Amino acid sequence: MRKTIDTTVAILGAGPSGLMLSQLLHHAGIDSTIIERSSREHVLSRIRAGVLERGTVEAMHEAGCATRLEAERINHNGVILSFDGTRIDIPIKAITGHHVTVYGQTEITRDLLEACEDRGQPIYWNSPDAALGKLSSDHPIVAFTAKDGTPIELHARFIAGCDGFHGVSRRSIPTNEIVEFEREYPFGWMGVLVDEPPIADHVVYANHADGFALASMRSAQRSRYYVQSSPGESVDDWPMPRFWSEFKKRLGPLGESVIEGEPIEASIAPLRSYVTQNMQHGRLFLAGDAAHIVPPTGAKGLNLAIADVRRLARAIAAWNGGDEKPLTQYATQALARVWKIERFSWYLTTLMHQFSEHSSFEKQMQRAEFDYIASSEAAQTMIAENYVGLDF
Ligand code: RFL
Ligand code: PHB
Repeated sequence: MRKTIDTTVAILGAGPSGLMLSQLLHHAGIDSTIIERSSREHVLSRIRAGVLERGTVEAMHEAGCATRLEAERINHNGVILSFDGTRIDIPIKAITGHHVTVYGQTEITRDLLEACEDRGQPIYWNSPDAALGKLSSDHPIVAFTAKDGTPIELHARFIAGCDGFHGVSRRSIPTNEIVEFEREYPFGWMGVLVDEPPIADHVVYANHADGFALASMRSAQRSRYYVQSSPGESVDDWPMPRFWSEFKKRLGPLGESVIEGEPIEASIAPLRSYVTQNMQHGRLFLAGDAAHIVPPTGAKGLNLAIADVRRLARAIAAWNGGDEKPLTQYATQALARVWKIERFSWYLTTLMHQFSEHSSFEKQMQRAEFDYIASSEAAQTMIAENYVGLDF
């Protein structure tokens, strides 16, 4: 028999956006219910982002989930760009007064999830069939089947679509109303996680004639490395001898200190820029990857997702206190920031990758841009202030 449950906010997705929103709402005295398509184990095993802006660290404090983060975080005062083996060290702390934090998205997800579970937050795992309804009314609903087979109808005041790029929330907005902007890049990133110390104290982004490479880390003992891959390639096209030889070559002199480890994880991700203008549709509010995607160059996706849900949590808290205005402004204000982050991620992607369609002219433009950054404090300031995170 169908079970009906009342909740203030129905949250689709138990990724970082959904979990953070639930935790921030809880601190504002507002209840929520989370519905997640996948299993708990799957959600906890995904390896994704690794670099946090200060706003994301602040949000972890607001959520009451920063104890382990504070104990394990690594602060980076700079970032390295390399072009055909020549490097520029951008002193982001000296320029902006702020650093970025290395702490994995996997750990953020675990910390938020454990906090939610400790206080008894309702989370429905393994429920892939959620259907959203009555979005234009004051009482929208989410119908889904719980893991034990019980059909459930959530009666909510708001629905938060935190279900990522492939989720159901954005697809529930009528197609004739959706306004979207998209750019697919003609390459992907092949990434590996290895238990070997990182090659530098900072994250390294390298542009080489044979393609992009990125050296990042998760801890003093664990490194995260990526190389630009071609469209259609899978992990099988990247046996480790090929990976190491390309990776080291593309990094130039920095590649000499790479220690080749056994990968704990290997995966390929496509690169895309995407924005939907419809971050609100009636009582449905989209946040994080459900509303926008940035290519990972610049490490902005998770940070942008957390900025959205911080804004949304505050707006729902204001509504709860009788002030509806912040909710009506959510989409406009979130989008104004989203576009700036889209610009930076696109800029760094365009500067640092090899594009098959580029002529020798565009390659000279990349080199000229790089030489300009090397010699200009203004250009380095632009990169530094975006890298540490624009004001929230
Ligand atoms: P997520 O993490 O995709 O979570 C969405 C959740 O919704 C669930 N879901 C559904 N649940 C219920 N019903 C449905 N119909 C559903 N459909 C889907 C999914 O199972 C999932 O659990 O979105 P969220 O929470 O908005 O978080 C966004 C971030 O995950 C993403 O932006 C970042 O990982 C992007 N990203 C990076 N961001 C950074 O800020 N810094 C980085 O260093 C960084 N590196 C990366 C990245 C993303 C990468 N990949 C794999 C795309 C590196 C890579 C390789
Ligand atoms: C990562 O550590 O996974 C990472 C770092 C920087 C990026 C993207 C990913 O720009």
